[in-house]
Amino acid sequence: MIPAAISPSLMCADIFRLREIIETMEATGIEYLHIDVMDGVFVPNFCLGSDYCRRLKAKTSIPLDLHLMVTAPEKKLGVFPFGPGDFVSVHYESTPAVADALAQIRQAGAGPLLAINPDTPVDAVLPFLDAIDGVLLMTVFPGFAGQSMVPGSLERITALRRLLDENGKSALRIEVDGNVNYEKAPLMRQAGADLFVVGTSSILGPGNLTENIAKMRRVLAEGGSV
Ligand code: S6P
Ligand code: MG
Repeated sequence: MIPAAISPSLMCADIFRLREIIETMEATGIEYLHIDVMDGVFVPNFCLGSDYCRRLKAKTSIPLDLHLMVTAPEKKLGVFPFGPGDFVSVHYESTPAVADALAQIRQAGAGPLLAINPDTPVDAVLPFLDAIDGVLLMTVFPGFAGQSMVPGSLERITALRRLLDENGKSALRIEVDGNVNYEKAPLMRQAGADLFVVGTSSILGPGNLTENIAKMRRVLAEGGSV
């Protein structure tokens, strides 16, 4: 089983407290920083951009986990700062040239992830298994934080993990994104997820950030041991 890792969604972090939040994430050993990039076309919202990523990369050594919710990502990857140790996700639904986008990410030394929306069949990833380090399985429709998990998402994680195992790809990660709260995270872990995007539903919701991170790690460990 791939060890569980946490990737906090920075669109959910208070920009006026960002320095303190990043310092706490460093002190608590957060594995990745999830950055939602939205272009107002692929999803009906705008969000963080390439300059934000660049400034963040200059300030912290926590690897980035870029989630590109943009049309034709293969034409836009060049403006983003990423390299070895980082993950970059592009959406299956965002372009007919998704293989090109994944190859560019690999070429830059980063880990390519293929993101799929809740209504995309999990077997859509099959042709890309040799080109990716994992799948970002959306458990909400992309565009906004604070949504409820789409019903059937746990079953989709189970089906995707089975599909990866059956194809000799057990080492590929499954990242889950959307409404990953303290109750659902251990169930997602049991279903086969190993990278958890956490936002307003959990660690960046109410309460103390250090304690919230500890609580998330605890529930994930319990989920993994069942
Ligand atoms: C949504 C985006 C996500 C959210 C995250 C928020 O389109 O891709 O990364 O930021 O899901 O977390 P929560 O706990 O508010 O659902
Ligand atoms: Mg995201």
